[in-house]
Amino acid sequence: MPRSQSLPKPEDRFGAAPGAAQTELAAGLRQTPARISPKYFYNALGSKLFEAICLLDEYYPTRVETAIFADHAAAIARAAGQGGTLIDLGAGNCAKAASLFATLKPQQYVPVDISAEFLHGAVEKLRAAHPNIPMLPVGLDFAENLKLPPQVKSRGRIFFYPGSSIGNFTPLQAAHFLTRIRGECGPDGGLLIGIDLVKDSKTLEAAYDDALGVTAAFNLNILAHANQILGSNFQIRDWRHIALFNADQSRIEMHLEARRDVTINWPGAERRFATGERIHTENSYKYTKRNFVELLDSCGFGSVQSWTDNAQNFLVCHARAV
Ligand code: AVJ
Repeated sequence: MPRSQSLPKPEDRFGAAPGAAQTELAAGLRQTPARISPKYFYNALGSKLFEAICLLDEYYPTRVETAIFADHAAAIARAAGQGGTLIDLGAGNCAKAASLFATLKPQQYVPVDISAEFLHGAVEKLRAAHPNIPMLPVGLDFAENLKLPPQVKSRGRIFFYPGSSIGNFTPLQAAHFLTRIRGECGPDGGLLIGIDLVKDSKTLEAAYDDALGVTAAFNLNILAHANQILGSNFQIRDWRHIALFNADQSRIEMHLEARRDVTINWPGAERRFATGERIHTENSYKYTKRNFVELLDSCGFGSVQSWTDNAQNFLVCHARAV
């Protein structure tokens, strides 16, 4: 999912199956506690806010991951191999993968994103800059389905999943997803993935509750997006951004908390929220190097190599399909 860190995604992705988003949002709002899936962060404004988050001092993952890729480019190229097929999961604007072209020298680049239209625009620009790399954009919700078209070469596949996007899955969902990637690896295939590491809760909570309030705006904007999709009447000012590290579950949780008693209406239903009641909007799981390597192992990957920053804030792993 977002990549989500993924990179920003346009709102047209929600037009694909009319009614599906309304049904999902309404079902989540009827639950106790209520929930809204983090995929609804990424309307046009939400995508811009996420880009802004990535520039914040407090939000270290993007900056640290970029530095790890730059500092360890040669070793990453040795581990992943050059001249393979680079499959970019949640490619968005393709910028992260493009910055690895010089390192990995892919024989084929396959950006995968839920929004095919957005992808085609990004790939047009990239083709002009890299005329020698064949590019095959694929519009696919890869969290649901990983079946790649037959034009994707089966040899030397490198699945690229940066940004700690895997953190939006529960560990069990992550295991299922990694196992499916393993199944698509083919001969000599592997995975190049970025993971946010467990650290002190102060650093983690600051990364998700920054001083400027950008993450608060990003979280609150999900209500505006819900209003657009569902025709609900959330008043943004009635809600407060909450980010907390749940150490037992090893995850950052984001919630929206009602500042007063409110009743939310949308066509066909309503939901009351008492003061202090919360809507759960995101989990972002944090791993230790050891438990992530174990997870890879249990999903059919081996020969894991990993790189981190000096402060061990973030981890980049390469693993081979075994
Ligand atoms: C895109 C899921 C990797 O969990 O850090 C950033 C999303 N949410 N700030 C993350 C996010 C709040 C991000 N991922």
